[in-house]
Amino acid sequence: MVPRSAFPAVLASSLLLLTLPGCGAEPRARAAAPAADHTVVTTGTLRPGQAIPAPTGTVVLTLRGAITRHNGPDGTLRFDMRTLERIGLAEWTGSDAVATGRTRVRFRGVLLRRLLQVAGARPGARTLRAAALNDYKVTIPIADATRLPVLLATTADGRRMSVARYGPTRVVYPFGKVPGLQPTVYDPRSIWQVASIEVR
Ligand SMILES: Nc1nc2c(c(=O)[nH]1)N[C@H]1C(S)=C(S)[C@@H](COP(=O)(O)O)O[C@H]1N2
Ligand SMILES: [Mo]
Repeated sequence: MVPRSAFPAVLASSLLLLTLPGCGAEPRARAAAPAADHTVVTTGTLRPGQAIPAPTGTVVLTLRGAITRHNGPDGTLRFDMRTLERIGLAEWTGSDAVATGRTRVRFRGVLLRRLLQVAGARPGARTLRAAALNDYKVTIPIADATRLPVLLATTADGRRMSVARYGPTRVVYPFGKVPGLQPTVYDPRSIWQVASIEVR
């Protein structure tokens, strides 16, 4: 038999359980939200609107085109690895069937959408023309970066990627993480050994 004195506490906690889910939009939204499509590793110290220092180390990426930030000749924005990673790092684990054939690789790098914000990509820009060190070129819709956690990866399974290992940076799509990425569409956009990106 439940002692009389316990009744108010039991009543109070069941009232709490009943009222919590309905008391604000947040708990309901959290329950309905899909699993996060990336993990934030560092929020970064280089924010949209800030000037981007000219590289002091080896240039690993050159942006050009419809961007408002510049730090190099002819309207270019150039990054060394240290500055690139100051934009902030995100990661997810996905399939690398497109390159190494490995099914679970932890890619870490800069979210492409965040890179574009920091570069000051113009609101009217729609596509990226990415070029690799081997002169492979591909067009990537900016909508991909908005919709998906597309990374400009700087490490794979915690390691820097040499050029022989598809680096120093690679555009990676979340294969095996986000469903429905048809290989015929997204494999060609998975450009490795990225040299430059023109915002158009
Ligand atoms: N740097 C670089 N990235 C690249 C390519 C390339 O030749 N060079 N090929 C692309 C194409 S067309 C596809 S389908 C995928 C897979 O290339 P694969 O033909 O080597 O499997 O990578 C893409 N990324
Ligand atoms: Mo391809």
